[in-house]
Amino acid sequence: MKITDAKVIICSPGRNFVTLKIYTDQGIYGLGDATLNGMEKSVATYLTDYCIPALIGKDPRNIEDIWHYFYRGVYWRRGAVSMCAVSAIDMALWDIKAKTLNTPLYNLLGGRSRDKILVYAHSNGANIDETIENVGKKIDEGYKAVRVQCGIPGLSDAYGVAKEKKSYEPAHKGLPPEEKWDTSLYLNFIPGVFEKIREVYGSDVHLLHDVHHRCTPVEAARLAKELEPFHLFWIEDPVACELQESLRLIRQHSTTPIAIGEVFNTVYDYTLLFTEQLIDYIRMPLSHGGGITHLQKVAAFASFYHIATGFHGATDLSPITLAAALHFNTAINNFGIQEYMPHQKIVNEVFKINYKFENGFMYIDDSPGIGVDIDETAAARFPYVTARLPVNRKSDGTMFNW
Ligand code: KDG
Ligand code: MG
Repeated sequence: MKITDAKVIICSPGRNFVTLKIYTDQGIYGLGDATLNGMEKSVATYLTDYCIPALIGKDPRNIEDIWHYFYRGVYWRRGAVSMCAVSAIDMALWDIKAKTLNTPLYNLLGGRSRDKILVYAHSNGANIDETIENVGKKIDEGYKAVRVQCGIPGLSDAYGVAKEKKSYEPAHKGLPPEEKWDTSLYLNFIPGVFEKIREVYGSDVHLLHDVHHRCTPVEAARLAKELEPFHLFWIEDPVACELQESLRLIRQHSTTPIAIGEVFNTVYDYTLLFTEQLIDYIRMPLSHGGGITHLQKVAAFASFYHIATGFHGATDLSPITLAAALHFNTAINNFGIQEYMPHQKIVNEVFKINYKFENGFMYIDDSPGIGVDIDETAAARFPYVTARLPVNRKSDGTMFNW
């Protein structure tokens, strides 16, 4: 079997997606998601100019070797752009292999470990009353787990809060918008939000919260400790985690579970976090963390330390990543939860999906491969739109983490 061609499809049905399509001499093709929010064209160029010419002629069945060709074989390895490209290649190759064997992807990853995948919804509000009301709506829709973000009094911007009652999408057309941030206002306010939500909805619903890298280690330790009575499923990205050791401080002060890694892209971002058991959930998604081949190893490594998966699943990951993640989550033992932020309906004009949400869980069907297809004629109707993620400044103007 040989790879005969490959191409990159960029489209924007409501938001940008980059898709890699790999063709073989047996008429079977595979799809991989290469979307990196706000940096789409960098990955597309890397794939088109550097990776695709080297892919042609290779045997797509040799996934492990091809993975190492584009990781180990590349002198300037790692980093978000190149790992996103490696991930897309890897996903497309697994798609080809599973289609060739006429079986759903999860069968190649160990078969079924569960029937359904627990997911968490996003909920947010401009103020505490709106937030409480919106959490109730998600519970009514059947969700068993809800991520809660809330506007902060005195702050014009808070991470994860939709403006003008639209659904939350952080990327904006044109240059990056500048947001304003004040950690002490945030820290003083957020524990009270969770206290109120527990009062209103009781203790059964799983509650999650994304700090989005905005605390120092000692601030994060305070937050995790103050949230402890409300038994969160996790706090996410409490600190900007270039310094893995900073997690020790949070751990020493609190039993609130910690999820980290949506901006990570290799196992080397996790080694200390695993071996010292400093976190509870892995966020690194298949589309940024080296695809199925690498995440299998990362998840296996994590499993020895009782750490589970909780993959990133925002709308900037395409339906291909979501479907691949559902296969992966179906197969592995140490699955924890999957983020689920439904794509706008218009996305389904381009991507034909094979999963559904029902009563708090997601289900993937048994179509061969990853099971998602792309309609290229429809994709051509939605050309790329330049859109960038915001930057963030403290209220005195100092540049900060977004
Ligand atoms: O592109 C950035 C988003 O994917 C990110 O802000 C979403 O933090 C996020 C989450 O947890 O879904
Ligand atoms: Mg996040």
